[in-house]
Amino acid sequence: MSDLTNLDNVLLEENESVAVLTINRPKSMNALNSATLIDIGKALDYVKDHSDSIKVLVVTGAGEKAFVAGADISQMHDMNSLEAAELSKLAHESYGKIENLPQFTIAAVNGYCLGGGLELASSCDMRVGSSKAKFGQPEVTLGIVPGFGGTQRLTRLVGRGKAKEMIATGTMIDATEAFRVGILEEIAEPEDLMSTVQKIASTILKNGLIAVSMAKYVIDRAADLPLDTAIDFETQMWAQTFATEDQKEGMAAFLEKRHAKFPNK
Ligand code: DAK
Repeated sequence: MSDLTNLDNVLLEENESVAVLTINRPKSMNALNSATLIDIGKALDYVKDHSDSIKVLVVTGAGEKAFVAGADISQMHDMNSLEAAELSKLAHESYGKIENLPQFTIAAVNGYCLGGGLELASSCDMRVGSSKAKFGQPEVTLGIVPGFGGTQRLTRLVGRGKAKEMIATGTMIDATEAFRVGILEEIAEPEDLMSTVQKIASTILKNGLIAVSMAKYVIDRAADLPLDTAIDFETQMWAQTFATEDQKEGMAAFLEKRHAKFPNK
């Protein structure tokens, strides 16, 4: 069973079905070193193992300046290819864990969201950004390519042209532009960021959460399949929801003109 002891680089707080995972290295702009990636992985194992009580996960960065300013350059500087591959493996494991969580995940992007940070945010189900946040994949300015999934996840969010522009120039875009191109689903003033995210979480929590989880699963698993295969997949999922108590309750509540109280069964 996962546990949360000895996590030095992240915080995990739970409040009424919402867990907030905070990358906690504010002096280094929450840059991701190996230890932090390991801690993120452990925290995500805990979240997965506690899906009875944790229904939505929010990922954010400590302090006021950064969400995550990328992988830790001081650690990467002297790495050889084998060590780079090991770091990459750690990151892929953690980012894959986020994507595969049954819970809905929201990145609350509170500041610089660069390189591995943008790749982390892109692994979440949606992103809400502070109006002061800045986004970029500056890897080529360091002589490397995005290596935590950026060439793929960013491309799926913004399309090939914009992804190639951001990756090849390595320049940053602001929150308005990130919203325009599809990186952000919402923008909030910095002081309203967490309450905006909380409001989205509260709206999700009122719904049938098995259905939310299944919808997330089918969107992610079927998005790259041929349309007819993807629709078949959706049909299977749709049919399965009729085996849940939530479907009976949701439809009964509608017919009885009351709010549904989903048992999440
Ligand atoms: N790594 C380490 N330290 C960092 C850092 C980073 N990514 N970003 C910031 N810091 C540290 C700074 O060094 C500074 O430390 P002190 O000098 O105070 O000790 C402190 O955080 C505050 O930063 P600044 O003084 O620079 O603050 P400013 O407000 O002036 O600028 C900034 C903020 C975020 C614009 C700037 O710090 C910056 O440009 N940071 C670097 C951004 C960046 O290039 N990130 C890396 C992207 S590349 C891999 C796969 C993928 C990757 C790696 C490996 N493998 C396959 C193995 C991913 C790579 C990336 O993420």
